[in-house]
Amino acid sequence: MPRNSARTSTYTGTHTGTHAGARDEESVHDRRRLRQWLAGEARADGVERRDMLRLLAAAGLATTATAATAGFAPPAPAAAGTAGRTERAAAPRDSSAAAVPGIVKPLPEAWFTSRGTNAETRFEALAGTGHHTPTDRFFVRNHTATPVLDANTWTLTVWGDGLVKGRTSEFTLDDLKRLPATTRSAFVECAGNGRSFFTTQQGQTVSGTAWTLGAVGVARWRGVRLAEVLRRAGLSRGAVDVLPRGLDADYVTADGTNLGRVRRPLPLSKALDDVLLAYEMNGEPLPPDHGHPVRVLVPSWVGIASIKWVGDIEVSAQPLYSPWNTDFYRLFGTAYPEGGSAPLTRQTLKSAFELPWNARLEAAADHRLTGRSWSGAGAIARVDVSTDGGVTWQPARLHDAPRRADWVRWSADWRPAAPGAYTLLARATDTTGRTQPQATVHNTQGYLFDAVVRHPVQAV
Ligand SMILES: Nc1nc2c(c(=O)[nH]1)N[C@H]1C(S)=C(S)[C@@H](COP(=O)(O)O)O[C@H]1N2
Ligand SMILES: [Mo]
Repeated sequence: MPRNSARTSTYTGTHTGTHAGARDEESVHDRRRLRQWLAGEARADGVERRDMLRLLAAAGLATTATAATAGFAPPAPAAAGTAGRTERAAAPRDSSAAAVPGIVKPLPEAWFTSRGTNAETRFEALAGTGHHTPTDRFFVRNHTATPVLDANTWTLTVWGDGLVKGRTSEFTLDDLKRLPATTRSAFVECAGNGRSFFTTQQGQTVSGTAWTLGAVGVARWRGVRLAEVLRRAGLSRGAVDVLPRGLDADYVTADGTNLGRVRRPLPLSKALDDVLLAYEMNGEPLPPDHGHPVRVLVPSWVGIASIKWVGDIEVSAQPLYSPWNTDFYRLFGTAYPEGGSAPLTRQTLKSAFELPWNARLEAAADHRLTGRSWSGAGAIARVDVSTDGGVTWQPARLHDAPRRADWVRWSADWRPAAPGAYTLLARATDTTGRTQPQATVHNTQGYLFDAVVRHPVQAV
């Protein structure tokens, strides 16, 4: 496939012309944010000034030394809800479990691969499970460690100059549960899911956790719409950005820089659309590792938007920056503007087989290959499977009604004619017409891998 067609399938944001509406919206929003920062009207807490200048240059916004050197002091510490934090998670006791410091739930080797402070779901562990990822097999992505919070003393503080008269509201968990509840199915997927294939399939260097395809899970989430909570907190006409922040520890980078609590601004338009404050996952209270007692759930968007252990939400009349929409979660690289793309929003398109890497399958026997496909842009329209490295393709049968922000299970039958090595491929197409390309355009942090993954198996 020509490089160009792969390129148009990635989320570049700041380029114009070829992108879906929502992405352009964030790109426009981002340019407005940047212009306002330049004019001294936007806040960038914990973001270096040189990073802001780089973003401005990337967006093609003129930077005069005087305007850009004005400098803005970070505001006084927020009235963050600190109640309820207790101790760090203990190490897993079970010796058959992957050792991941900071994760509370058991991580049996059969279900998880440990990656630093994170645990990746093995896709083969989903074979025969239902539509939703069982909570005990759901991947965990922690910047630091799971805080074990007490739901009885937890409160959510909603504050900021985007609220009527700058008024601050506090909600207990019971307060949230008294508001109208919404239940929906949605995936949470790390922006870096599939990152290792930039290296193993494309020979490229990228930074970050070397996930295969298991940094994704689908759950049934129940909670209250963020819009409902913001309305009760008293949104003012001037509100533009919403910044949820986690109660986990400050994130300190490898080089020792303290970036503060995990937090990432959302444009108000998304916050009012389909975002939930979720307190249940698959019919149970959220477990500690997934945000107990309450997490933000931002359907279709990169996982970092879905802040766990939310303690406060700033509603701002000024555009906001955090390291998680400046240095991180933009696309950097030779195919992108010098300061990176617009902040990432929607997830991309992927497929995975529910098989181990190098699975051994009996030759000259009938097999039903199963897997899942998902897209952040729309529902899955079709999936094609190849068992000969991409020479021939057959349509897979879809076993779920296609829905936005969700995956479909699929299957395809295969009888390996003879023993030997085979490469399985699954290629999804979503309702916006996007199909997984053969290669993903490189970005230095390895986000949004969407190319067809070549899955090796052995017929024996
Ligand atoms: N407070 C907080 N929220 C967070 C994170 C975190 O480290 N701290 N990690 C984010 C990232 S990068 C991802 S991919 C998802 C992972 O959600 P999960 O651990 O429930 O699978 O949570 C997001 N929310
Ligand atoms: Mo992530």
